[in-house]
Amino acid sequence: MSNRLKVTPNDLSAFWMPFTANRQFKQAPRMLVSAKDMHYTAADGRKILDGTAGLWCVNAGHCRPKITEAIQNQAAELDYAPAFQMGHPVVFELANRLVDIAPKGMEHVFFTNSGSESVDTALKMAIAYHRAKGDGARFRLIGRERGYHGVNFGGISVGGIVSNRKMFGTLLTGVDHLPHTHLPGKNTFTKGEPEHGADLADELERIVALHDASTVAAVIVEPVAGSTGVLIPPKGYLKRLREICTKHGILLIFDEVITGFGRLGTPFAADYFDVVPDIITTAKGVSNGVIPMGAVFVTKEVHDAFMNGPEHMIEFFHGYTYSGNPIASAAALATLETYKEEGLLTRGAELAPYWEEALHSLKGEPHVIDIRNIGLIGAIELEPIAGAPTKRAFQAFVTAFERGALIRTTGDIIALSPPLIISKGQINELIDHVREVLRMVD
Ligand code: PXG
Repeated sequence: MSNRLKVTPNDLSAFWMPFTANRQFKQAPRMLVSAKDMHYTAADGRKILDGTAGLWCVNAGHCRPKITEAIQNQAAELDYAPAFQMGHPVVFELANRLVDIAPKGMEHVFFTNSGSESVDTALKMAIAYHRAKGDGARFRLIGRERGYHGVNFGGISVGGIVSNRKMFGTLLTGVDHLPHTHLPGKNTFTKGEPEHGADLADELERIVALHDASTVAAVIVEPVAGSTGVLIPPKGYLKRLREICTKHGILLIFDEVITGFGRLGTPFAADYFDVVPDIITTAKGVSNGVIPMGAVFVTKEVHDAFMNGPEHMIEFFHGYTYSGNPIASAAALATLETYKEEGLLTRGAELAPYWEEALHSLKGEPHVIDIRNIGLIGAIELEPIAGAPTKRAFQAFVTAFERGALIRTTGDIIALSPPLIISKGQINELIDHVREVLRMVD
């Protein structure tokens, strides 16, 4: 295409980069200029194998023709339509197609533009749901230590990553936290779901007893905690959480921003663990990360609680200018078609045993103190350098990039989550990169 935008920035100062060591980055920038399927191309022309699906979002791989074309066509046909009190056909179609693949019981979809917005939407829905049912005393929200639910105030309040919370004041009141489920020593080098720790769900009973069930609106957890470094729920843990929530009339929210759309080898984590929550938050994979979009799934029960007032009244005073934006909706529809045509929502299940073996072959390499995996997610935890936490993993990340592989690090943990189109050969290649990198770093 002749009018393709080509930029070669030589002044990097204006852009304040998110979740980045800005000064360090700008001294030695890592720039990506194009992408195709499993690879990025760096500014110097090197091909980089994508071991992280961008940021856990490009599940169908990069620059897929159907998605690109849908975006181009939609942009030329209907660029924007007001999201409030107006509609356009694409978003209604998309909602139906999403409900088709959602776990049984999820019957309605509310659109947002990101995972953070999906989370705050879900938290507001939960509190408003109880109030709509005449139970306005249920306002408390329960998250979990080490949880990541995006960066908006609701999300960081229920979240449990200290560095994401400590700078930002009082946050939401009426929030409590479950303990995280990481039990090093007991579950080290577990393949798949760990044996120990289901009883940690019983901590919910203690928290509920402390505040009284009549004040608790919802519990929110990531079925598999991603950002904190991949913590896989112990066997039976999520079922137990579901039971306790049901017993006390508390809504259970699964934050599936990472696990949604095939990451575990099932369409959603709710399918994988056979646990149906009341609300599911998603983003990322819903539009293959190509155009910002989030989607919050709710049960009929949650939705219908809002539908009792006068019909001319707005039922839920919430929404975004870009909720269900036509171009994002078209991108998401094409994404779902691509997933369907290539069986990507379940492909992870076929690859998972191979992935697991490849990943665990890193046991015994330098610095490795734990390896965890589920579906097409993997984590390699490194021994931190004494007095300099995160440094070793960051060095691994930079070295991998220089060698031609994109990996993600959080703390001293390497997290891997490749596009779901990855081949066995590319799994070997990715793991070999990591092996070499582990042998190279201090
Ligand atoms: N919930 C969960 C479970 C997430 O993983 C969000 C909410 C927020 O989504 P947005 O679209 O607002 O960023 C996320 C995002 C990483 C990484 O490398 C993870 C996320 C984002 C960026 C990096 O672990 N998860």
